[in-house]
Amino acid sequence: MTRILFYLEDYSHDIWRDSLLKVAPGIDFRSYPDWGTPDDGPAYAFVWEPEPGLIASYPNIRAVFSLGAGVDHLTRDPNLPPEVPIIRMGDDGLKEGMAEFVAMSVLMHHRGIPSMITKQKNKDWGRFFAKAAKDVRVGILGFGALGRVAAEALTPFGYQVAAWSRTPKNPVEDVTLHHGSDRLDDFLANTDILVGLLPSTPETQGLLDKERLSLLPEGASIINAGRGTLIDLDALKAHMESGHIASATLDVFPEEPLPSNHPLWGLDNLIITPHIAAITRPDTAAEYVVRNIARIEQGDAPENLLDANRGY
Ligand code: NDP
Ligand code: OXD
Repeated sequence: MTRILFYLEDYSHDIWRDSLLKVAPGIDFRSYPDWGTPDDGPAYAFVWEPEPGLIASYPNIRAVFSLGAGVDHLTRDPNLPPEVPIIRMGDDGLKEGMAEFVAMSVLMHHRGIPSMITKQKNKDWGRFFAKAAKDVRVGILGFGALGRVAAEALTPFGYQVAAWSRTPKNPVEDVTLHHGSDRLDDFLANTDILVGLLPSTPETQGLLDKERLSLLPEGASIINAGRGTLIDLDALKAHMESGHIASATLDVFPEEPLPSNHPLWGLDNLIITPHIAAITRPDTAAEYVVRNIARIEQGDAPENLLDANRGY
């Protein structure tokens, strides 16, 4: 019988158990801390932010399914056994959620909504006349599973959509593609609304520093829904206070929750969301996990296997 060892704090485990049992009624679902003993038999872990050392203490774990697309919540564990495969989440619910979040956020920044929220506090009727969408350049950093669905959600509005990735991609209709670190500065200089959908790796950490942020055109906006380590937040704050960056939406932060005394909380024209851009949905994730356990058991590679060298 397939055993799943589930770990998620502050959220009902029953929903996850029910979703998994609906897809595979025979599953032995074990909710943390009732994981049993490591000699109980082979198991798959399905976890979000497990306690450091927990995975290593269950040598019967054959593979770890990350409850999210990001795996930094796992790889920061110094005791994570390197030989255990890690599978990143890639369910359809996550993609739909990110497409909605990016479309909503780009529209809000294009139409000046963050500045209107700020003005409303001061009973200020100041009007904002937005450019036509066809004149707005949206640049997506990261053109993986989520960058692609974000681009697809934006092109119907008529935005000029461009995307940047590490390696070249096949052409995509209505999206201008760039790749490689030597294209980044030019990419930023030609982006009015920047969307961050990059994983956290040594190469992406601090990528948007003071100098890179200054390459964005005057009045640009930033949406970050990848990882908080991408942006130097002090530099972003300075650029927003000077007006160089007009508005931003941040869904992810280097430290989460964002500490209550953090200066960003009080910044005008900044929308803060608590890492909810795309939430893994139990029904679609259950299908994804069961499908990939079957692949592993048949000797096939699972979808979205973490490449430890790349870090995503
Ligand atoms: P993918 O692995 O499918 O895509 C990652 C993309 O980033 C790829 O296009 C990759 O390029 C690109 N990339 C990575 N490193 C670099 C680099 N150094 N330079 C240029 N491009 C780079 O990931 P997903 O699209 O599924 O997810 C992206 C991230 O979104 C996740 O890692 C996670 O951190 C975050 N996330 C946030 C959520 C939220 O709610 N806020 C929810 C889900 C995910 P290439 O294709 O060439 O390798
Ligand atoms: C993430 C997620 O990786 O929520 O951030 O999936």
